[in-house]
Amino acid sequence: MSQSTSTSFSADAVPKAPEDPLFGLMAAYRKDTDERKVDLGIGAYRDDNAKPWVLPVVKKADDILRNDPALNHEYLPIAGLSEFTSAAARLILGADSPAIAENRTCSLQTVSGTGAVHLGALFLARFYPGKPTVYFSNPTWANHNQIFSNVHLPIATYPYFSKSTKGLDWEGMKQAVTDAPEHSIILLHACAHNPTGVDLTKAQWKELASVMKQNSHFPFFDCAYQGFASGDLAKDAWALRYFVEQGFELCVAQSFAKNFGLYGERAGCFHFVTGPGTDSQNTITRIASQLAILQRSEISNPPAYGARIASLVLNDQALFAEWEENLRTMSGRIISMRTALRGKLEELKTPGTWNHITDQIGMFSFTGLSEKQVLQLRETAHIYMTKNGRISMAGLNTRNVEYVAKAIDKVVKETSS
Ligand code: PLA
Repeated sequence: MSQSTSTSFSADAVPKAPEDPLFGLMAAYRKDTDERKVDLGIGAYRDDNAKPWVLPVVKKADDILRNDPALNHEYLPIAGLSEFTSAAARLILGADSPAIAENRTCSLQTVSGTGAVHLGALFLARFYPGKPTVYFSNPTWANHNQIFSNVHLPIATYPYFSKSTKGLDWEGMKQAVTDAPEHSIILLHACAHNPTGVDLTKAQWKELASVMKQNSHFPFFDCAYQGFASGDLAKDAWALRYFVEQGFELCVAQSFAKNFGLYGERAGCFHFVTGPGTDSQNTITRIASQLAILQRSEISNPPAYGARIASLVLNDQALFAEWEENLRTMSGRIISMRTALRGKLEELKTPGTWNHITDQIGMFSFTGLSEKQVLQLRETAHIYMTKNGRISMAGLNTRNVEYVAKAIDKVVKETSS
């Protein structure tokens, strides 16, 4: 039978794209009817019953919002809710940041962290003279590649993870950043690196800042896990604040998905910090005006609900303190699962070393499991993780950690013998 077609979009023009690996994994997990199934895929916090956790402080803020007779559904301004964006800037830069005091920052509310990375990428693609290359860690969050490619910025990588030590390839990273052409954009994970769980030490951050200064590189911080790495908001923002103190011009993509558990509400913020100088206020005014135009054409104005919740908490001392407590609950449970998983694997004498599980921090652990082992775990034990061997630590709990350790042990023993 001859095929008739009435489309301008042939398969040559629009080839079928593969499913997003992470959201595909989530869908496969949902379909799996085996009661032993374990979701270690997407980086979303789960409680000890493997259930999504609405932070108690978020519930409180939600009640306040719902009962506010003045609440309406009008558009937010283009740059978003100002009490949210200013509190978000204080949270990440520090309330006593010289950049805030000198009025050389601007902040726009975005569609969560992804929207913030995108807005920054779009701005740099449009306005950074010379279209520099963006350098990502190898590996990085997979979406970085897509977002920066979409705006046609050239992309490259710097070494980051050492397969042999399962830690940082510091010499490789430093060399690549030194060798990158001047004025390159260096994308950095502010804390709790995704997917490796490996962060720089303070001494390494300082050395990196010095190399980047010498080469006039532009730091682009992606901060999706503030409060998740250590449970301490200031500690997790230390590196970024150090760069600001050193007088860098830089930008930050800030997500509230994980630290507030507001995943689907898409609360985030993009901050641009220009360097100190007599003209810095004029500079930031110009930059903010162009960012507003980009924002208007992309999303017009950001979604209100999540930002309202976060804003209530960030701007109220008592709620803020409660939020910090909630953060410690999440990071504490994750840390205890690291200890438990490592302990069980060592108990089982699983071939290899497992200290990296407790050395790594944040939402993820980069286990070192091969793609073959990952697929086998999924097929035989219904344990879901990304193909690169990343596990979301929050998917583990006191009920399933032994099951997962035994399954990993079995797969590693079978494939290494
Ligand atoms: N930046 C990094 C480094 C991230 O890991 C993520 C989310 C984001 C930004 C964006 O988050 P947001 O848009 O939801 O604020 N990474 C997740 C989910 C948790 C994802 O891939 O979208 C992950 O599992 O890697």
